[in-house]
Amino acid sequence: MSLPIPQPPTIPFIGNITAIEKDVPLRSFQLLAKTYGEIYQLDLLGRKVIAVSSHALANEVSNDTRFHKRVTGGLLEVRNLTGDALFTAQDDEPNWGIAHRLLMPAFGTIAVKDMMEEMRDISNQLLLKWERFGPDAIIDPSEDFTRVALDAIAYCSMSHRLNSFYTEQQPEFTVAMGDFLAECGLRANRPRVLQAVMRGMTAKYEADIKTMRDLANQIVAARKAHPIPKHDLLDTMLNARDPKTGEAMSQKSISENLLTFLIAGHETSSGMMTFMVYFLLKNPETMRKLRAQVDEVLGERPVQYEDFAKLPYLIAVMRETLRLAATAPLRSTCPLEDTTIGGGKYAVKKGDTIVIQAWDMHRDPAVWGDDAEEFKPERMLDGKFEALPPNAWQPFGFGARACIGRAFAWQEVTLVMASVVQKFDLSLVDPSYTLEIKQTLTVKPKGLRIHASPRSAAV
Ligand code: MNH
Repeated sequence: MSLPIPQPPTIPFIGNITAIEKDVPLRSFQLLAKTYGEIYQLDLLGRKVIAVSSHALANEVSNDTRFHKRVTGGLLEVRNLTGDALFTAQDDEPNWGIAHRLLMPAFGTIAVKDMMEEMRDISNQLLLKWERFGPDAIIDPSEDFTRVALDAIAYCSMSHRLNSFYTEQQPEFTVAMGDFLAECGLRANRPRVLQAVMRGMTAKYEADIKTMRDLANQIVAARKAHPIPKHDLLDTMLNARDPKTGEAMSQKSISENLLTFLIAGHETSSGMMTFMVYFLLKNPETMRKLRAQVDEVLGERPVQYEDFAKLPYLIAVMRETLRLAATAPLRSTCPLEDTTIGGGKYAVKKGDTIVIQAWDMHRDPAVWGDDAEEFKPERMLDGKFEALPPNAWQPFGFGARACIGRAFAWQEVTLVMASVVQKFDLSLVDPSYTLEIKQTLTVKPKGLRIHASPRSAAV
């Protein structure tokens, strides 16, 4: 006999929608898990959602033979821009397979290693900016890391310079994308009748989609008109054929995947770097140890690919950052057949949406102990990290639908953060700042402001 899955009291027609706050939905999911435990169920405007937050349950549903990715909620709205491209394809859509087979090797560690100097070009723009602005400037790290991440993915994947560092405001494209993603999250939890009357919002949403599509189409058209002798991701998409079906990617699919890289490739990485700065500033002893290792390995020379393996403490800090701040904090899966989870305790049906709360699973005391809430990179050092239970650390998702940009993000963050720590003394503008979160599709620190003071010896 299975147990009923706990559910908060519902309101007719709207179910549990009032249990999810608009500003930071993640906060509501966390609160619900605290109240109802490792599994609970919601009715979101007629949409049944089961949420799991313990490692045991998350691990059980991380199994490609019994469950597969479900595109729902905010992600379903993102399809208005990216259709069946990699990130937003439902699991059975054939274009996912074509793009996946073509692009997996192009995003592999070896291919990404070849992007090192292009990444450095972008990273240097950040370093130069902070150097030239000097110690008194008030820096919004989230904005500058967004510039780095977006420019890096655009430059490395399609040889297109967004030049975000050369504009006072964020470029039009960046603003359109930010507004679009925030609105996708809101639309997902907005009753249809309400959506229908919000004409102004809809017009702005459609204008943002057009701004982004125009840029993608323009980049593709420019490349076709002026081919360059370079094997970047855009070249792969234009010219390679799927080894399985022999098919080429369609025009539409190429453009939607380009936009997917830009979306999936910048918010998560920039959020990660911003959280990392926050954790380092709140944990001076960690910063001291990290600085010592960076100085010892690099001295005053620029970091090289070969150095990454000599910076295990930096890697541990990155892993611990993504544990406590999984910038993609929720993902959805769904059972392939009616089944039970939790050792027969809970019945779930074929097609049900199961939300995995990576944010909370990463704090499960059963895995991380009583100090789970504390930032301790030591627990992520090589050896300990490999000995973690399966799927205990899952910031990049799971299985066939896991993050394709992981190697890219890892190299980018290692390069940028090693250089930042090497070159600057960072400090909080407001030493009493405590973490607040801004959520769109992903999460990042809100209102964090820092000073970056060039270290005289290293600059
Ligand atoms: Mn990324 C999928 C997290 C960087 C492109 N990414 C995912 C998923 C998570 C994730 C979680 C799975 C989502 C789901 O199950 O619904 N991604 C991250 C994090 C970082 C990141 C935490 C950085 C830190 N991602 C990047 C970068 C790119 C990228 C950089 C660059 C192109 N991610 C993707 C794509 C997918 C994805 C594309 C979809 C893969 C698929 O479904 O085939």
